[in-house]
Amino acid sequence: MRILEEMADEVQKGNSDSVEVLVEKALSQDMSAEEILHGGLVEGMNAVSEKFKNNEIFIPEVLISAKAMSRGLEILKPLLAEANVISKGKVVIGTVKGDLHDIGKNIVAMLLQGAGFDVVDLGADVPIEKFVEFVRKERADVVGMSALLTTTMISMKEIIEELRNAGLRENVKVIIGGAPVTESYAAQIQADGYAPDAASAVDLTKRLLNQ
Ligand code: B1M
Repeated sequence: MRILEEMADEVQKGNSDSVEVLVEKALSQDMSAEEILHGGLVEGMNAVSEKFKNNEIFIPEVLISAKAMSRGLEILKPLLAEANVISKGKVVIGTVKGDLHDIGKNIVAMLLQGAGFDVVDLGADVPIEKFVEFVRKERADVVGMSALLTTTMISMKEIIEELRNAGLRENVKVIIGGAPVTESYAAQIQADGYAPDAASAVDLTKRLLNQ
């Protein structure tokens, strides 16, 4: 449908105002919020995600597109909540204790949101207990941890241990990422997966939740 293609295009260009106008216009044409979300906003962010993965665009463009998508999402949110279609699953995400690097984590969170997941972003420098508390409170399907320092990535292991101690580990998938983190580290600490970049984190999340 023409209007959705246009919307996806404007998300890619990062034009928040145009996205807002197109979302309103689509709603006035009786399109459902779900149709607009997936056919327009998510479609646009998926294209951004692919381009980012292929180094065709860079962080500033991703952030601008994510902002445009969020503007559209804000309009749709109440309608989606009503229809109970907003979430493909709930992801609790944060940068681990002692680590203030949040740019990569923010991109991962935005792309996950763009892909239709309900994302609870705990921010940066997140204490171990807070991860555990929010996995329980939010009944998270996935918990995502980011670390950029070799000195902080070790707390990922402790978070997994604490999830196990709290009896929550069986019910939540753990994904990790950040510059010093590797596939073999993920295996070593028994995380469910590692992603080298934000687009791969979305693919990994979908795979772990069988989507
Ligand atoms: Co700092 N810093 N920094 N820093 N910083 C690094 C990480 C460093 C590699 C620079 C260097 O020395 N070459 C080095 C770490 C060395 C190490 O431990 N191996 C370092 C250091 C040492 C420090 C300080 C200790 C410096 C000091 O004070 N002496 C200090 C620590 C502060 C703290 O955290 N307690 C510090 C501070 C800072 C700033 C505050 C100034 C700033 C952060 C601002 C912010 O985030 N709001 C900063 C920055 C910007 C960097 C560099 C330059 C860039 C990081 C970044 O944002 N990259 C960084 C050097 C570098 O990485 N080349 C560096 C862009 C971002 C999109 O990539 O975060 O890797 P990234 O995220 C990617 C993937 O990793 C992946 O997807 C993202 C998108 O593709 N990913 C995930 C990330 N999280 C994921 C989670 C997932 C899946 C994928 O699943 C959940």
